[in-house]
Amino acid sequence: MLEYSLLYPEYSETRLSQKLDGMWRFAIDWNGEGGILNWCAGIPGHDTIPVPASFQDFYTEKSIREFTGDVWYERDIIVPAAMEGDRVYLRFGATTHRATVYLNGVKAGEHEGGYLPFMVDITTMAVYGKKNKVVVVVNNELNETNIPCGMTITLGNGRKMSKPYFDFYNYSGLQRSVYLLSLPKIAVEDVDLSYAVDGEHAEITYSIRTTGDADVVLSLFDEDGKKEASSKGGSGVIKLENAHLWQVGNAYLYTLRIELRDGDKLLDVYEMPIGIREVKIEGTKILLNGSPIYFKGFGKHEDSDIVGRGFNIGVMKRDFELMKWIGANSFRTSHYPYDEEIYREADREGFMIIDEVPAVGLFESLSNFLDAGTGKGAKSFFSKPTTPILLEKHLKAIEEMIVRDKNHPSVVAWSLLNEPESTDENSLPYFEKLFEAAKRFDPQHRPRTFAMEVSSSPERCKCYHLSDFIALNRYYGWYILGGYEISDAEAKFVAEMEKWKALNLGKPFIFSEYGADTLSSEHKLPSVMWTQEYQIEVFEMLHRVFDSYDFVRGEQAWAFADFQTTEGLMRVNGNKKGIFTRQRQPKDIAFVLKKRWESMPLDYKGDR
Ligand code: CKX
Repeated sequence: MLEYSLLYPEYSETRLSQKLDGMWRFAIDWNGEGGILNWCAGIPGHDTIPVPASFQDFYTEKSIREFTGDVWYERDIIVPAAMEGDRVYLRFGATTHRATVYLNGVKAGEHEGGYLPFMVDITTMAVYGKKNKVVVVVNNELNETNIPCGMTITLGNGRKMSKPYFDFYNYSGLQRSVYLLSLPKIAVEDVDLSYAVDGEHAEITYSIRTTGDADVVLSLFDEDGKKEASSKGGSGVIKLENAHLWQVGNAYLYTLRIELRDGDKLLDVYEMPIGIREVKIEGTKILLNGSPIYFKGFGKHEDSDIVGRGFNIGVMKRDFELMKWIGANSFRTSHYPYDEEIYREADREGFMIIDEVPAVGLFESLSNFLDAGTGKGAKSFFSKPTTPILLEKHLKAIEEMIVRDKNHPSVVAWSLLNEPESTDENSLPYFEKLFEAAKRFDPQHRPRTFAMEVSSSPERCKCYHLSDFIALNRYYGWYILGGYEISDAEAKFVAEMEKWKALNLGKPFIFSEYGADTLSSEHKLPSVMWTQEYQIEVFEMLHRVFDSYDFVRGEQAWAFADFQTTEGLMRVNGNKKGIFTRQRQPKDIAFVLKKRWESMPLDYKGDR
């Protein structure tokens, strides 16, 4: 069990919450001496930097952008006197990849894992009604004992450099909001909800975890603020006769109000939006509220100009508008859990999310995306002396992701790894533990999967049977037989699909990635690779194959938008497989997808 609550930092009658976003003081620890020089009591220099944001893309010096090691943040806060007597925390939305937090020069807490929140308890350390100094040291080094995997090398000039085993830039820093929070001594700590839907009849099974003894009172309000139901006790069932269901593209959100009481005394209030819906897999169908659904959408990244992976509410809004425009209904949070605001927006807009833990780069190759794309390079990633440490961190990230995201109606499935090496015997016991943990942590037992690259073939993969639905990342027509060889790519793709079909797994398949790098500047008739015309040809070929297999229940194009990667021969200032540019303007393929997706009903292939 986690030692802190991961509930969204809501404000309420009993809870105070103050965002600490804005300009923080900032220093790069070039010589790794900040600890010895006591920077935890105050950092040197006068530089300031926005929070939330990645630190990399603000500066003009390459040595700063590529800096690998410790960066230090500092700001003063007033801890209001009104918070005294409560439990007081600093809550960090994401510190990539690890952080130690100091208050007034004293260590207050630490966390490893760059894409999930954590809280540090400063109740007894804070000076109330006065200025307090917060210092955070963030380290962005990559290794093979934490996810995502990579390595850190040292150049001849003594500078460290990150070598990700994954295809996105190693953005880091305080990339999400920081909050100062106060919670009552007896507070709601966690909420488990699960749903059973039968026509308009719905049952909500709940269980509330608290930090102390209290009477629990629940009230459920509809979107007009009318009380629909209430219940007493820490666990129970709420029944609704005419429930408004949360549907794709037609979200309905109730407000669940949880009160903790001691007789007439109100100890805590926590309110949260909830959506009633049921996700199930039956044979090769994925059912939402009993009806078959087909996934249309994207693998995405949190990635934009200037702020890098820093959460940007404007970019979020634009992305949802573009996804609605193109007729998408879903996305995968490739390759890490995103900012909580994105899930809240998906809840409101009726988008389905496949929520992915940051387990990417678990493949014995520096250029995973390159070797993996052709099926080469698979060795034995899960039989190293360090594998048990990696597993422990991986399980912790799964727990944190599920505890944080389990109550979003938009989250309909968990992805436990992206493109891992799964062809070696040693992968199986590792994967089994992940799948077991995801089931244990999720009261709704949502479908679990992992995204498989091409060497995880029907003949060689040792783990696909663990997935509730099969998620394939396939690049026929790009990494495999691109350009004029596209007809052979199609034949090879069909040959693979026939092998999956022959296995008769009785499970749904989703294409969790497919695409082709395309420069928005390039046009050519007849096409060549990298042009907008060629991207369209690849998608048309792949869609033809998807459409000819009934067990294919979804397609999520790679990628929503162009994104930054490490520089290299295969990348022209980033990965250009975007359907939109990094500035969120459409490439020609966007209009092709719009036509296709708008013509496909939500229950596409549902009668087969
Ligand atoms: N899949 C061969 C993971 C993504 C990459 C994508 C690509 C690969 C392909 C695997 O993170 O960006 O190469 O475009």
